[in-house]
Amino acid sequence: MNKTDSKKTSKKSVSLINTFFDNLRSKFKKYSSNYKSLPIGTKRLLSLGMVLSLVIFLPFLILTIVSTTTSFYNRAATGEPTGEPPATPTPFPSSSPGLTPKPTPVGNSVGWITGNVHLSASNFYLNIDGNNLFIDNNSTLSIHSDPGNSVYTTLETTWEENGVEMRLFMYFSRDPSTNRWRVTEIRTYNGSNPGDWLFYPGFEGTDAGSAYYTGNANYYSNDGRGVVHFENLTLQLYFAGISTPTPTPGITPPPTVRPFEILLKLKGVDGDGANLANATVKFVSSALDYTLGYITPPLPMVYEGNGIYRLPFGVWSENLPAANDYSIIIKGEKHLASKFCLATGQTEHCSGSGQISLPVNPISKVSLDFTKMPLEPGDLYQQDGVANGNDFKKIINLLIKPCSTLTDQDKLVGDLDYNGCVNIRDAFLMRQTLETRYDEY
Ligand SMILES: [Ca+2]
Ligand SMILES: [Ca+2]
Repeated sequence: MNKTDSKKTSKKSVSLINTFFDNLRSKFKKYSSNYKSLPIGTKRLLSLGMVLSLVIFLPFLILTIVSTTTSFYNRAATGEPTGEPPATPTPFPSSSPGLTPKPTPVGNSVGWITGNVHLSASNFYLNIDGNNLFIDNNSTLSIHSDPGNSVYTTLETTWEENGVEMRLFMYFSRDPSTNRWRVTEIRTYNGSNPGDWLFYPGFEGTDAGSAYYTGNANYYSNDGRGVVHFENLTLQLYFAGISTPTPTPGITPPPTVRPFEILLKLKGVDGDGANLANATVKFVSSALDYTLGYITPPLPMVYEGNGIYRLPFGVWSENLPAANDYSIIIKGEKHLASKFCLATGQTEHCSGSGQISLPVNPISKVSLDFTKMPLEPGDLYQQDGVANGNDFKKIINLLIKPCSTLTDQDKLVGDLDYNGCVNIRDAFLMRQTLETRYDEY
């Protein structure tokens, strides 16, 4: 196209635009002159009508938008289906005969600890329609209790199994005249996608605050499709406003779990981005083999607010004897291990034996506050116990990828501040840690 042609084209476009606006102007004039020619009464009525319709319908419109959003969040908070389809619906094995059923698990121990309920078992699984199901991916596990009141509480465990949401809920009631509690009902999801409930009868428990212990227990659903299986099941219940009894001196307490609650912060993470990120906890004491200690499986941390994460868990009391010289080492999924010698308030790294006490009474909750020394990111997946140039390279390799194309594994590797992207801030956090280098294991 030469200069003359382009001039012609632009002149043509200008004249087209002018014609369009001329048409618009003349139409507007026509309508406004029609409006002006109306009697004053009609004009007033029209204006009043417009104002009234705005006043009446605007709040309705706002209310509709707000209530839709609120109900979505409420449903999301209670775990009810939000109407959003799962991102990748996966068929469940029972309807896919091609998949191999899982073997019956052995030693799939669980410690589900909330403010109201401590449940532990040396083995746990669900069997529904002949398929064994159990929690084989701790990163999807969520444990929660309805704090309820002096006569009611719940234990609500949710996890993902073969890409399908699974739930096991237990409902508890306490008889105020005897202080004894019972399980009024157990429910599980049935493994379909979306899940539907199976119902199981409850059973008698014991005094609130005392440990209920049973060897192997099978609970069968009312329709016979499901079995909940526990081995060495221990349950302790704490109801709102009910004080717990102290154990009788000289009497060995029954097998139980020591309940723990650790508060943590992650360097570079201010919000809830790291919710359900994993950390392992290592206990070291003269009461254990000093070099080996006791290490938990990866445990999910729960966001509390103000950049603080809570790690609730239980450990069989026989694995952690009472002593006053424990030190505790926390290692996050992309962090260097940090050693803590004080139960609360530690601000700097420590060495030597610790001063953390685990009490003789194994059912007293051990609360530890490690928030004054945030965990440092740097030993990235797959971890080798050192933060070095190899970890830095992993981030550099991911810097070129736009957020939207990052896989879950990419984020596990390189998203140090848990904001969903791998960018210069993650590289900066990594650079800071490189001065520390080694795990404190
Ligand atoms: Ca490393
Ligand atoms: Ca990031």
